[in-house]
Amino acid sequence: MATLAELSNRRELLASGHRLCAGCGAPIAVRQFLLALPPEAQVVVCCPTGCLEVSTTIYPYTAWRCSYIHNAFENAAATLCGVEAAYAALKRKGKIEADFRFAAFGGDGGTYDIGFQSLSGAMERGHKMIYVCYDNEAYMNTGIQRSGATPRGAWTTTSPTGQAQAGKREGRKDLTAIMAEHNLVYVAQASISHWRDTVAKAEKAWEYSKEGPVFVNILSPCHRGWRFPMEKTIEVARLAVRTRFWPLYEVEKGRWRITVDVANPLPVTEWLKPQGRFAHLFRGEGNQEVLRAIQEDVDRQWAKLLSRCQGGAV
Ligand SMILES: Cc1ncc(C[n+]2csc(CCOP(=O)(O)OP(=O)(O)O)c2C)c(N)n1
Ligand code: SF4
Repeated sequence: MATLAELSNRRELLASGHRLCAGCGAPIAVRQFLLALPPEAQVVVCCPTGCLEVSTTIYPYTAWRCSYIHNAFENAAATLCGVEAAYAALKRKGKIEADFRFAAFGGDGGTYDIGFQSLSGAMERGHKMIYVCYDNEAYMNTGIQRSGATPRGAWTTTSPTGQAQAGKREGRKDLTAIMAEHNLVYVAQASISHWRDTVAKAEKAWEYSKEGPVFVNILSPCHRGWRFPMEKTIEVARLAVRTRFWPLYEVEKGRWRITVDVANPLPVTEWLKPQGRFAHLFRGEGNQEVLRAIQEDVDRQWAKLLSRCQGGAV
C-alpha cells in the first residue's frame, strides 16, 4: 500500500476551490479514493447529478483534473458502459494506445434508488468500471429528502418527526451486500474515518477493474443533513464504524472479509446522539422502541455479515 508520504506527494485529481460545503464528507471520500490510484493512472470520471457534481463543475470552471462527464441523475453507470464499450472498440482497432479506466462517483440517491437499474445492468453485463457511492444517507442537494440509504428513525424533510411518526419508518437498504450478490470481482464498504482502509480498497478496486466491474460504498457524512457541527465529520464517520452501524469489509472474488474488526462495539446511541437528525429519539419516553429497533438492526446486520465471512473474518 502507498505510504502517507507517497500519497501526500501525489497530484490531486479533485482540486481545491470546489464549492462543496466546508466539512463535507463527499470530497474527502473522492480524494482518498483518487489519491490511491497509481500516479500514471488515466481515469475518466462520471458523476450523476448531486452535491458532488453541482459543486465541482460550476460553468465555466471545473475542479476535475481528469476527463469528466456529467450525465443525468439516473444513469452514470449506463453512460460509463457506453464510454467503456467505445474505448474497448477503439483499442481493438488500434486507434487508441493509452490505458484508460472508468470511475463513477454517485450519491446514495443516484445509486441506491434512481440510478440502481443502470448500475445493476452495467454490473451484470460485466463492464469494466469502478462505481463508487459516496453515501451521505439522503438526497442532500435538493434539501435532505429520505433515500433508500437513510437509517431508521432519521429525520429528513420527507420523513418528519411528530406524533404520527418518529423519522423514517423503514430500515436502510443494504446496497453493498446487494452489489456483492451481483458476483462482482470486487466489492467493498469503506468510511472516510479509516483512510488507510479506504486507500487499500481503492488500490484493489483499481487492479480489479482490469478484470470486471467493481463497487465501493464509502460512508461520507453530510453535516448539513445529519445536523452536527462541520468539524465533527470524521468523528461521526468513525462512530458509525465503532458502533458496527457501518462495518468495514470487502468481498474479493466472492470471499467476504471484515477489514476492520470491532471487537467491543459502542452502543449505536453513541453514533446517534451527536446528530440532530436523531435528536427526537432522545426526547420523551415514546421513542425507546425506535432506539431498540435501530440497535436490533445493527446487531442483525453484523451477525449476517459474520456468517457471510465464515472462516475468513479477522
Ligand atoms: C430524474 C431526476 N430527478 C430528480 C432530480 C433532482 N435532483 C438533483 S440532485 C438530487 C439529489 C441527489 O441526491 P444524492 O444522489 O443522494 O446526492 P447528494 O446530493 O446527497 O450528494 C435530485 C433529487 C434530477 N436532477 N433528475
Ligand atoms: S449539503 Fe451536505 S453533501 Fe451537500 S455539499 Fe453540503 S455537506 Fe456536502
